[in-house]
This record gives sequence, structure tokens and C-alpha cells, in this order.
Amino acid sequence: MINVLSIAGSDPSSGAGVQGDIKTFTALGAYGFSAITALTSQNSSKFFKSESVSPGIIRSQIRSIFSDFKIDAIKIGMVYDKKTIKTIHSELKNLKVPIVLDPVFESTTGGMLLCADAFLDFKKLLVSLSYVITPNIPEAERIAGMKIRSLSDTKRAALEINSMGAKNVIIKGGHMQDDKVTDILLENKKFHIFSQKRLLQESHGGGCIFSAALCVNIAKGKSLSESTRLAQKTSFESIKNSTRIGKGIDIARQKNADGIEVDLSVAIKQFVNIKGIYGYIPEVQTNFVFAKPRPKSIFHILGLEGRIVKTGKSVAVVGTLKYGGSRHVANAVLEVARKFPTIRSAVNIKYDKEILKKSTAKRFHIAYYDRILEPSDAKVTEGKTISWGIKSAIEKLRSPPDIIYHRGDMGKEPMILLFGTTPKDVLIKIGKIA
Ligand code: PXL
Repeated sequence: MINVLSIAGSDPSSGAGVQGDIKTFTALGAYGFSAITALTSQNSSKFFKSESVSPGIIRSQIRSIFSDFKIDAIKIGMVYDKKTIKTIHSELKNLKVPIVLDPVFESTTGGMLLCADAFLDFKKLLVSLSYVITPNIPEAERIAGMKIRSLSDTKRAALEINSMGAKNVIIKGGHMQDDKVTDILLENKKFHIFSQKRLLQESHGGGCIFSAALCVNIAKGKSLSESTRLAQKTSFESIKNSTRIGKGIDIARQKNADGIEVDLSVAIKQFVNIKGIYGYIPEVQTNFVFAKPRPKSIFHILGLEGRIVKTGKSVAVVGTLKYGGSRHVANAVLEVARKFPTIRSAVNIKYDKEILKKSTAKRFHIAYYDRILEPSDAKVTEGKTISWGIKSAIEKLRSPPDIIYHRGDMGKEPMILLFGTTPKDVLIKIGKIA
């Protein structure tokens, strides 16, 4: 499970604020917690009132969460006044959890979300606490204290905000006069540019959805640039999907994420965090896949377009999840699923006799093929080798395999493939042998 916390204001129309964040977290497959900093009264036409929650109960909400749950990432939204900022700062300053700071100063309907006299504390105490800050252009202008008229101004503002202590900076380009929307990410002194078609509709909640989606993707262990790309995609789709629910402005609506993507990315994060897992990564590195029910081709199978790679005594995920992203492991699952449709997930690990011994002790169902017996026409066709091998390994099986291995061939590394019904099932099996 991925756990994320929103520290933000209540929006009774549920488009933005804590309610909007919980919807985004849920749509992306995370569990959403909340600590409410302020109450607002607003609807799709008008912003009426707001008031802050007392420091004592804000502190108590945050402590009640951290004393029980393991939080993977935090999003901070509306913080309203000085005492709220001071409370949040003192509660979070010693935590190691990544913080996404969404600087919200004013709502689309004109409501004040940060008091004028709290701005300096906001900069001093919260900007410096953030792993990444996500202003739009007017917010970035205010924080950096400069006008932004061009992409090079945007980059200068990002560098300025970075120098104020925000570890990484995303400036959302929606307010720039341009046919496209260009968001920029400043990460480790390097810029990444993300362009997207401009949508013409105005809606309530799109900015909150961006930062909440960013928060979930960071919590899932994705890289910051991949998290930014996905957050842009999620907010674009939500704005496109916005609905006129009330009499005023449309409200942005999150669409449920692909459950296969959620399950596999959570499992990959857990996999790379297994102690000593680097010892199980083969020379050709590792892929982890999850298929849709009854896959007909590798394009029905989600896998890394890239690999889980060993870097010394740790492992890192390189590349992104895509249908068709894996060939080798995906073709293996495709072949097993033809005969045993309950099998939809697999990972490849280093060949090791000890692992096979342990697997036997755990009563795993183990199958084997010999690459040396492979007909030469299979060898020359890319992707056929694995299909041939898996077919020959499962030919006589009456129940699904847990493991299929081969001992290699001239210049071919031996390999173990571990299968399961879901990525979680695969992880449980790894837990029994690793
Ligand atoms: O979208 C920014 C935002 C954040 N938090 C709350 C809000 C709004 C915008 O209306 O109401 C509580």
C-alpha cells in the first residue's frame, strides 16, 4: 500500500483542497490521509469565507497520523496563516518524508487562501522544507519576486526559488500566452521541459490534482521527471473530464487509474526495497511484468521499458512502465498464460542453485528447459527463444509453475523466472526464497 498525506484546507465543493486530494490519491491507487488546516465555504460560483483550524488540533492531527501510519509522501496545500505555517513547520522539519508543496494563494473564484502577512513565513519556513514546489506562473512570480514573460524568465524564477531552499522546482506554464502548456522541472540544476496541448476550458481543482498526482507518483518511487510527466497527464485528463456540476465553473474530475499499473508499480517499489535484493539481479538485469486477463500479445502486458538494475549494493528502476515494454519476461508470461490463464505476472532473477534448493524446500512447482536443445529456427527469431523454451518447459505440466529456469547456453546467461497470479503473489514467493 502507498500512503500519502494531504495537509490542506477543506473545500466543501470537493473539487480542490483536502477532498479533492483524497479523490486524486484514491483514483491513483494510493491510500489518502488528511490533516485539515483551514475551513472554507465555497461553491462553483463563489468563495464565501475561510478560517484556520487551531494550531493545537492541526498538531494533533499530524501526530495522530505519524504515530500510526507509515507515510510515503506529503502534500501541503492551503495553509492560510502564520500560526498554521509555524505549526506545520515544527511538526515536519525533522521528518525524512518527501514534501510536495503546492503554493496556493488565491482560488479561481477569488478566495484568499494565504493571508498577506503570512507570505514571508511561507517562504522562510515551508519553501525550504519542500522536496518539490509546484507554483503556477503568478505564484512563481510572487515567490521569486520577478515578472515572468518567457520560458527563460520561467527558468530564472525556478533557479531563484531553488536558491530559497526548495530542493526541486516545477513551474506550471498554464498562465503563459502560448498554444501549448509548458511545465518546467528544475532538478539537480538541470531543466526538463514538459509540453502538453492547451485545453480551453477553465475548471476548479486542476492545480490540486497536479500536485496530488505528483505526490502519489513520488510515493510510488518513480523518478521526479517521470512523476512530473504523469502528473501533467493526470491533470490534463481531469480538466478534459471536468463537469458542470453546479451553476458556476466546471469541476475537474479524476479518472480511475489502471489497476494493473497501480499494482505493478507498488510491487516494483517493494521489490527494490527488499534487503539484499541486489544479489538476485542477473547480468541482463531484471524486469517485472503484469498482464491484463488473457493476454493475446506482449502489448497486453505491462512491463518496464528499461530494467531494474544493480548498482553496487543497491538496485534502481530505470525506465517507465509500458504495455509492450518488456519482451523477454512478457513473452514468458504470454506463453504460460496460454495454458494457465491464472498466471499473469513474473519477474526474472539470477540463476542460483541455492534459490532452486530453497524453492524445492518450499514445495514450489518448478519446471525446466534446456536451451541447448533449442531448434535453430527459434534461435534466429527475436522473442521466439523464450516462447519455445517456456512451451517445452510447461508441456507436461498439469498445474501452473511457480518457477521456470534454464542453465544457459554458449554466451547465454542461465536464468530463473518466478511466476504468480499477481505482482503481489510474485513478491510473496520471492519473500519465501530471498
Ligand atoms: O486550488 C487551490 C485550492 C486549495 N485548497 C483549497 C481551495 C483551493 C481553491 O479553491 O479551496 C481549500
